Amino acid sequence: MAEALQVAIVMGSESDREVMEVCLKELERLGVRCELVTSSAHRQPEATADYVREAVGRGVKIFIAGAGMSAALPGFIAAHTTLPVIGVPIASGLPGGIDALFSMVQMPPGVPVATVSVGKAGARNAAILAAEILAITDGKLTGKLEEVREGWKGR
Ligand code: RP5
Repeated sequence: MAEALQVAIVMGSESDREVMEVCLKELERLGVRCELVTSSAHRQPEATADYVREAVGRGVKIFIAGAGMSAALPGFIAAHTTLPVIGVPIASGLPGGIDALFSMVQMPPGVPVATVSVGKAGARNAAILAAEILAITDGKLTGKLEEVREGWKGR
């Protein structure tokens, strides 16, 4: 039987790919089973909700969602699951991505989105944060995360 998906990465548009591939590559480097899909909260709301339910059925533990402009995607996913959702704001609208950042960080009480920094730095941190959450019950992954930090020495 195929091993369960651990992290589902969703992006709102193909135009977000360059940023979100940073997240995918970091998770792959850490050996986390993940996939990257494009599904928009605004343009394909039903398909996006179906994807969330399907991913939960495949055993996913954490969602990462990257989007720009009004950036509803992580909040939309959080509305459809009680699993942790990490949001990556992408600078595709207002300068510096402040529109997406404020949208993601200002979730109403009761439906959290763990929002990281804008762009590629945030995409990488989203991957590391997801791995840190999974590592709570995975000592091997903790070891890999420690190795990554060892690699920072001297930087
Ligand atoms: C958001 O709108 C997407 O996440 C993307 O960052 C932005 C622009 O999308 P496109 O018009 O490039 O498809 O929903």
